[in-house]
Amino acid sequence: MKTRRELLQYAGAAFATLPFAKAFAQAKSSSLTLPGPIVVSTWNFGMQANEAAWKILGNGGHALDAVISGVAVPEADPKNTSVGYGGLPDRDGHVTLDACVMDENGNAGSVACVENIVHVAALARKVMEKTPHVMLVGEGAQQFGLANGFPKTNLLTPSSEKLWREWLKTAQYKPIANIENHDTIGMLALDSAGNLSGTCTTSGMAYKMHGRVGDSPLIGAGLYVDNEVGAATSTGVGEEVIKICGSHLVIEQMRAGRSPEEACRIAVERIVKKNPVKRDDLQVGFLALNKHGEHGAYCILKGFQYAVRSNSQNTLIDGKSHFA
Ligand code: SD4
Repeated sequence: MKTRRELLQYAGAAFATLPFAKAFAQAKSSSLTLPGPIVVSTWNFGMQANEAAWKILGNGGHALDAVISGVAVPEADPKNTSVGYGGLPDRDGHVTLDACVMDENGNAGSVACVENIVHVAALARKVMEKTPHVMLVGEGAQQFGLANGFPKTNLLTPSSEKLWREWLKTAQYKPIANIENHDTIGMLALDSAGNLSGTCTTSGMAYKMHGRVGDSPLIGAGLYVDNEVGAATSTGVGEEVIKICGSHLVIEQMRAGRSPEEACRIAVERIVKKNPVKRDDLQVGFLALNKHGEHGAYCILKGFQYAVRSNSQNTLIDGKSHFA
């Protein structure tokens, strides 16, 4: 019988020399504890969403089921004006939603510019599981959702409509990342089987041009999951994230050995290099979780927080920022 210390040394050696998948298989067969389960998500409303995800994850459930169930909370919350039902509309008064998912096998699904469907992360999962495609947009995505039993819902709540009508009085068309009104939810989970999944769901920039799609539904921009390495997601001005393939960049930095926070910092700095002057309207935050269950974040402007839930943590963490 090995002592605990011997087992830990053995695990350390295994991780140092083997690809992760093999190391996990060996750790499993030697009955070592795996790093999961853990779930992380963007912004302070991630706390509530994590709680819903934890009901699945904490009971040995699948990471993908957990993240879809977690983000369903802000998607259905009329008070959350940047995700799902109650999201602020585009400049023409349409609430259009974007979402994507990725699982541990590298499968991906995505929907963009969808109207009248609340749970677009679940819809993106349906695209992944039931179609030969990765992405459906607009009318086609809505039709697919309705045909698959998603209820038709008017997403524009009276209070969001009121805010839009107020905005119409000045109607500045410039998209602004409203860093005080929490944005987009990205959620990443590692389950007790050692598998990663993630999702990202949003109503996008308030008062955007009709048809505008941000980073959130784009695989590699708003989300990326690689089961050998980790998972990453983003929030903020989607245009800047798209231009650097943000979440994929974070994954590749982790693959090269960087910690989640370091990897997020490198992605943020790539954006800052193109936009060196501090601007109140340019916020981007990245959040990452690696295969060991380590997490970290980095953002351009102060104020980005993320929520963590595991067996030992249930907390909100301030992401480090480029500008103080
Ligand atoms: C977008 N990244 O549509 C999303 C929304 C967001 O701060 O996070 N805004 O660009």
